[in-house]
Amino acid sequence: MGDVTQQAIDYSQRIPNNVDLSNDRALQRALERWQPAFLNWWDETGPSNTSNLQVYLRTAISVDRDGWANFGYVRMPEYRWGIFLTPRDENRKIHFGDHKNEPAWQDVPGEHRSPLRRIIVTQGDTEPASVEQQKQLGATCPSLYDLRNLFQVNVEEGRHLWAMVYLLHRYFGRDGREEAEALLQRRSGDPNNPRILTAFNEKTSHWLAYYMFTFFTDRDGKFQLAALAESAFDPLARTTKFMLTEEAHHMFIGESGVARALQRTCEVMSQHKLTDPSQVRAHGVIDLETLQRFVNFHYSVTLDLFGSEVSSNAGGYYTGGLKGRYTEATIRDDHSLAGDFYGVPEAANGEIVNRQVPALTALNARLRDDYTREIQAGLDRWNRIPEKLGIQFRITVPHIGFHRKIGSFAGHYVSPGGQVLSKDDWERQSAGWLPSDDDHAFVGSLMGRVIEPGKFANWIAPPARGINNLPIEFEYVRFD
Ligand code: BYC
Repeated sequence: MGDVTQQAIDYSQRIPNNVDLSNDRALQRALERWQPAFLNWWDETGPSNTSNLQVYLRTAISVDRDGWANFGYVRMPEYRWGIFLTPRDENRKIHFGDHKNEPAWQDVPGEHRSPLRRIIVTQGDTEPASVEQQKQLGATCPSLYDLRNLFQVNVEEGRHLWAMVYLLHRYFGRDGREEAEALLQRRSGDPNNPRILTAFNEKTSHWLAYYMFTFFTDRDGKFQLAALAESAFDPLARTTKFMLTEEAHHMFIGESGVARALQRTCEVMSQHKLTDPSQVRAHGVIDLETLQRFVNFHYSVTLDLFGSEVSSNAGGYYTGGLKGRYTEATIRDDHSLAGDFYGVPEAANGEIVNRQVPALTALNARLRDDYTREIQAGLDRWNRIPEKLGIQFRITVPHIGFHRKIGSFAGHYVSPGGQVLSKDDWERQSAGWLPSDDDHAFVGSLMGRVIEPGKFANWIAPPARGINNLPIEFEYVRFD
């Protein structure tokens, strides 16, 4: 690491920041005009009926690896959303693509302006979308602990929006300011003005969907942000690096949330010696078959977020230096990929075949493969729960081609086991593979609002420990 320029976060400003905002009056004024629009958006589409709640939240006070979190009660509209970048390394060099070994860019080169803006807008659009998707969940929280974690995620997604809006305002002039406004105007699920990526227009109507979303979809966030953290455009790399530190907690919420539901179900099954899903349901817990259908849905919908397996866009981003591979710096090759090939599965003539394509065009597939490996590791951890309780069932990931709307599998009918089916066969069987309306209604029926400190809804086990070393029965949200 070379010289590092570090700015402390200045909380005396209207917009807390460590980018020396007060020395750029025009930018500061533009962002101060965007701020009330953001607060209006939060008021309208953020978590419902929560403006008076006091929530035990962490707020970033420094971008240091160890010292960034400060915990305390906050009313959410007063949360200090701001602009935080990891410190600048003055000697940072571009380490992949055509510009390899040149100094990282502190500004946007003209020829990359349009694709970079597009990437930043797409990333930025997901952040408010997820808050909109989760708006109603507070009303059915399984505990105060879970309620607090939901709100923590919501305020941080709001801050991630700020992170992208800062880049748009600071580096993209009038176009950037217009894009920043549009980010507050699109709405998840709105047929007239939807969010950009498909998964962000799906409903998150109950807590099981929410935990699946934070396990599967927030993890797409991790991999996309990690790829952007390699970018030659240094401000993007620095801001996404800091976002990644927050993303870890979101994925923890998802992984532990599903694990706790699984734990509770397996305890009930083991205690009453049950295997039949309807009997399991009769005990007010989510049967394993239903959990599996939700895994199938959220995994497949999230795979679509990686874009087409074979994508010239992705190749262009890489050679241009805009977006790298996951952990680019640790990969031992020439970081140009010219002449390399990568195997991509696809459906052809009724079967799945592996096609070797130029590696430069397969970067979306490669990132998705990195993602899938991490998902499998998470499922292996989940599967220790039934194993420990002597239950045969194991959660599995469906085949990569299952239920896809984007990329080479779109338009094909692939079973979770990886069989290419006819449309008729798919229609006959797919109801058993994806959550039905009845599954949603059943899961929804379990959702009651539990707000007594230390108490948990029947369908979910308590967590192993509380937040910030506090006990599980701590009053994580105050209603007075
Ligand atoms: N839905 O070459 P293609 C997160 C479009 S999550 C709709 O296949 P490309 C978070 C594409 O725009 C991470 N449209 O794909 C998680 C293009 O359109 P045009 C979000 C889609 O460009 C939880 C066309 O199809 N970050 O942070 O290589 C909570 C062909 O494009 C979709 C990012 O995504 C889709 N799923 O890659 C909160 C990173 N997929 O040009 C937050 C930034 C593709 O024909 N985004 N299309 O009009 C990117 O890097 C790229 O835009 C993508 C697509 C990876 C998404």
